[in-house]
Amino acid sequence: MESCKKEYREVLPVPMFHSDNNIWSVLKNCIGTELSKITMPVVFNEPLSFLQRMAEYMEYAHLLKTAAEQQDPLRRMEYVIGFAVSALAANWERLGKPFNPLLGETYELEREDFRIICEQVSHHPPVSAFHAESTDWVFHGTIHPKLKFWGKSVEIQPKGIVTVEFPKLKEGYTWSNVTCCVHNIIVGKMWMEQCGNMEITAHSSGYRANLTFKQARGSSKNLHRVEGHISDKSKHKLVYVYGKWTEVIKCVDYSSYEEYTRQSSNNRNKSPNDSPSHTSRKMLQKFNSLKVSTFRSQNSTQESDDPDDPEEFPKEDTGFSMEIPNSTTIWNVTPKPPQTGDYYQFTTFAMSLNELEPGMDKILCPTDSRLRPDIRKLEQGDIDGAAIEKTRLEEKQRDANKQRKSKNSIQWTPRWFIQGINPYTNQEDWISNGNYWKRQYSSDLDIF
Ligand code: CLR
Repeated sequence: MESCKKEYREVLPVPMFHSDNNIWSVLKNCIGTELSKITMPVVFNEPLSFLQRMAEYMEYAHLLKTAAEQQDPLRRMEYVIGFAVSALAANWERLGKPFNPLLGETYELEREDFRIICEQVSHHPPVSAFHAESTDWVFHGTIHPKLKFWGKSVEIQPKGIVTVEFPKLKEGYTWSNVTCCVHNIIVGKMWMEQCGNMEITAHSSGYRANLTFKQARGSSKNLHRVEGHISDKSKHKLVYVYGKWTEVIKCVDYSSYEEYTRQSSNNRNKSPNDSPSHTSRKMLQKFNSLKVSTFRSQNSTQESDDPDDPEEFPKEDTGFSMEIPNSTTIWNVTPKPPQTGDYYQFTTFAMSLNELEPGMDKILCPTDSRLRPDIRKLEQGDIDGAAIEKTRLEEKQRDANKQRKSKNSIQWTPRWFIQGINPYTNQEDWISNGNYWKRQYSSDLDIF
């Protein structure tokens, strides 16, 4: 029932402080350092912990429910792909650094249709584990972000596997996330893209999805593009998948895609004047040049409306078109709220993640990210206070670590996850021990 739906906050308590500090002045001293060892001034932070950032994978969790409802395993795969790509959408334009979780920090999120628990299971190297569940599905994984400097850009590889399971169907899917590239860290406007290949394996049906996240490489044509296919055990391509990780994912049966590319290349070879697609292309070019010239007349005197300019006129009849007949839209992005620019480019979902909902203080685990004083202070706009708290917490963590070492290597053991082997991939993974939601938290856990 609509009226029973809980409401969450849609904006942070205060707008962010826009700093003009140069991130490079900090980073140049950190080349070759682990992400968790880089201490950056809080003005470069966003008021969320990396554990909360992981919980953002859940924004489009309804796609997993839709997947579980499909009778045909091929359709299920399509929705799992939609979920895997949609989980990355919140990253676009988010250039604030989330807070490094402290060892033993946790984050829980309970919503109408799912719940998730995240824990920082290792500090050096930083490893975060999560386990989400609902009535129809389980989604869990381990993320170990690895940083690489490439001169003007930084590459972040989220190492580790994520798994989706449909217990009633006895099905499992696994994949690894793609690399995130942050450009222009020295000069210019920073921006990011997701790039590389994502291979999603459906372990019972044998279907496999191969997706490529394209690099823009200076042209807007491939910006944010995702493209790929689903194939069966004998490597037959069954479905063509296309879209943008910031916007939309569509699927179409492979034969329709092939028919479509055949037709458009025929049209290109025909005499330009009798092809219908030529007429529509002409119209599109005209339309685009109108837009471009009105925009330019405000900004400069230069008027070059060369119709072959690839940046202004991406050819709509390549295989990258967003309009292949017979396609189904699997996922569409929820637009960011209008005030996002003053709130770290957060989505509405992200705005709610650090909210202390009424009554929560009594039941929350004492290690929950919402109780971190530095994040709370930054959220409230107290940058100096946040910086002081952040330093204090980091020192406290170092002291606790030293103490453990002096007590003859009594190692830290995570509370809610156990190191194990992923049954689908046989790779190392962290598996939930199922105890968190019993809500029996020992009060001797003092990490903040
Ligand atoms: C991208 C999606 C992956 C998981 C993941 C891991 C690390 C995150 C990254 C995501 C997004 C970008 C990120 C990064 C850690 C630091 C970096 C938040 C969520 C920000 C933009 C800070 C960049 C500052 C550098 C210049 C050091 O599945």
